[in-house]
Amino acid sequence: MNNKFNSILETHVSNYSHPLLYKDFLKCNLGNACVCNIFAGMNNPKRYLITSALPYANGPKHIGHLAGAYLPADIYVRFLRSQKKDVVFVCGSDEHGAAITIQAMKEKTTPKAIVDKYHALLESNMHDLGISFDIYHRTSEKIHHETAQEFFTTLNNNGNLELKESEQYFDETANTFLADRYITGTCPICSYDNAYGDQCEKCGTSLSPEQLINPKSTLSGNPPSKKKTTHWYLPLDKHESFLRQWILVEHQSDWKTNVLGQCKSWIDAGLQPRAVTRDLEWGVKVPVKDAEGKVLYVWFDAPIGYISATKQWALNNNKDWKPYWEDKETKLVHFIGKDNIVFHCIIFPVMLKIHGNILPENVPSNEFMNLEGDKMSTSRGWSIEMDEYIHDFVKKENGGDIMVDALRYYLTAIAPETKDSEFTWKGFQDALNSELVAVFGNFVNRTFVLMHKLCNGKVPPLHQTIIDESDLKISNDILHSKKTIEDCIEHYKFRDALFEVIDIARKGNKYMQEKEPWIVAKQVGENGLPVPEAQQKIDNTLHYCLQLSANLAVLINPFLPSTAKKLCYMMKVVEKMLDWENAGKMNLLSIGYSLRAPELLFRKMEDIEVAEQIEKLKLKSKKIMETTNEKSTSADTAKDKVSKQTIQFDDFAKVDLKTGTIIAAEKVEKADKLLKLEVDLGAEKRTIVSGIALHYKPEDVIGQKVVVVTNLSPRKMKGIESNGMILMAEDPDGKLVFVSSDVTNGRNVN
Ligand code: B3M
Ligand code: ZN
Repeated sequence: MNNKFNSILETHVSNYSHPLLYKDFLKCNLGNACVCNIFAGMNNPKRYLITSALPYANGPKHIGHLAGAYLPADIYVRFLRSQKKDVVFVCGSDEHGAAITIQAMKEKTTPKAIVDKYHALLESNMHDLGISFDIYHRTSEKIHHETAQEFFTTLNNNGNLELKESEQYFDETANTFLADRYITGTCPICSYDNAYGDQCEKCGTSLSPEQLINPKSTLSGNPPSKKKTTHWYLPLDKHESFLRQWILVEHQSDWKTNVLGQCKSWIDAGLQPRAVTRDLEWGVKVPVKDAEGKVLYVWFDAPIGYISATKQWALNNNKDWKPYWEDKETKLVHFIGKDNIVFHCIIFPVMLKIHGNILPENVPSNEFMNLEGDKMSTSRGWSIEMDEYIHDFVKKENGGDIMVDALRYYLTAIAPETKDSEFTWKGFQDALNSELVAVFGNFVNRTFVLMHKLCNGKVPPLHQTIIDESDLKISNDILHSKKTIEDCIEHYKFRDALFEVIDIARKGNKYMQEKEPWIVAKQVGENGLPVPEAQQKIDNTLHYCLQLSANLAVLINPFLPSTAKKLCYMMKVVEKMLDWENAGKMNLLSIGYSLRAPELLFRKMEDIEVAEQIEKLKLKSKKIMETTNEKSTSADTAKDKVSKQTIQFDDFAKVDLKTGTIIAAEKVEKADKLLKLEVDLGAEKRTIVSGIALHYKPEDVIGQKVVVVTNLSPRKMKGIESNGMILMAEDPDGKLVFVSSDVTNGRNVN
């Protein structure tokens, strides 16, 4: 413990009469009310175990998954590694559950063939995108089955599970019980009519089969019957007070609010015992006599996959896995997407606690990433699969790693850390062209070009006597940025951390622009070379710019590892220079050292590429929707063909529709989707708030003719009273258009 720490500790204890000892400060219950929060950054665990959610090996995964659970974990891990921390990063394929067997049915093959095919695909995709797992394991491995069975047996033998008989849905035709994805029906929360028995993919709600409205079997399509069966249950209700204390008190100030919010609503709703076994063939067999035909519930065995992966990693590397799961000085962090929160924050921690393992320190979960105005979904074809991106941008080009880093950059810049975010190809192009190329790439390139032109391709000396304020400032700025970036990463704020790196490159550009070495170089003597004073100024400027470039390599390394590597190559330094402790140092490159010519760090994305990708997305989605009967909200699909329930004429007659003209429009503050409209209805003018801001700018709608529902009761939106509703139609691309003669008949009027 250092002195600074001791002195803070003393102040802390005397000022706040803290009742706990040092080790417990980090677990202090007073939360925001206590200054011990300042200790958060000082938490110095002995080792780290970082996990990313195990993707189901039932198909390719899209870049929304990458942005949610894999890329942020990879950035975190690379940051820890650069600090020489003891860190293990585990992941693997989730190869059990109905997700796999149903896919096998669809592809008319065996579950084993499915997991073999997609495990290989996922492993290679993750590798190609620079996700640096220490092990990418799989839950079909023997070591996993044994580990999961041991876990179950321990819990069962210690009386931590309950055996109960209940009635469950059964398909008479297929002669099988219908668990989880084997049953679909209408979601009781959002009315989506293809919700699964365990979860609605539309609204993300976790469900039980009994909650589905109009349930039907995925196998036969028939409504199910009910049949008695026996299963083991994890009595979550018995652990409520532990969960309340551990999550809502101890972690109230360091877990993300989206995570705490979900946990709180689960706990407040009252926790129920949860079945941890299923009547299925595919999975980890229940290790109990006479339990034939029963396997562990996939959500029971999958998180144990983190443990079996750690075991396998330890075997491969001649290490001991136990401290990673049993020693309290291990910091365990689960990176996941928001649909997995309940499993990682409630169910698995209860399992870990009663089994005697450590608990996660944090579960940084991301929200969802949408795509071009709609939910990303592989089954609806509205997605960019990792594999597709790799095919189109990485494998096709020479030096495709440039495009790996480009994707990592954009996905981090728009990471859905606190709310859902949106990937657009145009946004990608802008981020790439105007930030990576124009700011970062440009700074490094100018520095290297000028160093070759004005300093003989060598690191120029630093002339102490002429160091000025802006030189000192740029050095200070780097040191300051380093601290900010550290703080952001430690708090899982990867977007802010990345912005800070770009910002320091921006400052470098500004510094160079102010110094104008190319102008200074025009002060030449008789020999045609810059006069000595001019050369000294040039030397200092380029010396600093080069040291800044070296710092940029260190700082960008966790985010864009290939870029960092390329910078090392250009600077002819070993990759050890990328150690985090080197950030902030202004002597990373030795004076007189000759450097290589600049390499291309990034490339621009052309308009044509944006257009091609959007076209491709639309085509893919259309094709998939034509071959399935699912409905889409994104393209010209089933949605338009489905009509609402018949109503009586009298009901319709109650609706008062009038034509009008929009005469004024403005954006509603803090509401991306809303426009405040003034509509002229002849006899009167009305204020109407309409959700069309994503489709139209205010100036585009003024003068438009519209049909208005005029007798809706007034509604307040963002503090503005809306007196009516304007009617629009949806065109084949999902864009809202004003109803004109161009619109074909029969489209839903929204
Ligand atoms: N396979 C669900 C998913 O892919 C599940 C995660 C398991 S993490 C232990 O969303
Ligand atoms: Zn729903």
